[in-house]
Amino acid sequence: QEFGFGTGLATAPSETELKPPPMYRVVLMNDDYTPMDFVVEILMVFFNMNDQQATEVMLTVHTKGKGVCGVFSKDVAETKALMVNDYSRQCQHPLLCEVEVAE
Ligand code: NFA
Repeated sequence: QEFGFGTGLATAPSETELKPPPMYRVVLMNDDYTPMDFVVEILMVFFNMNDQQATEVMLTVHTKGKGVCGVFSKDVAETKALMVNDYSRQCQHPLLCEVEVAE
């Protein structure tokens, strides 16, 4: 049994081979009521984006229905989504953050 994440050779991974843990996307969902400025604030505060990056992601969510805020380990992704949803509810906005496994 080999330990680590594989040999780097082009072989099919066996059932017992260790795989790196899956990563998780935090996605923001569009809605009709949350102000654009609030979404930009969320992206800057919780996802460390600058004004320009935050505006781009907000507009992607607004026009396409959803958008990726970042990709993290399971714990970090779930904590960030909870914090965004709690803060949005505290501010009485319906903004919703979800977590998706990134294959
Ligand atoms: N669609 C919202 C509006 O028109 C803005 C928004 C963007 C909401 C991104 C949620 C996510 N006020």
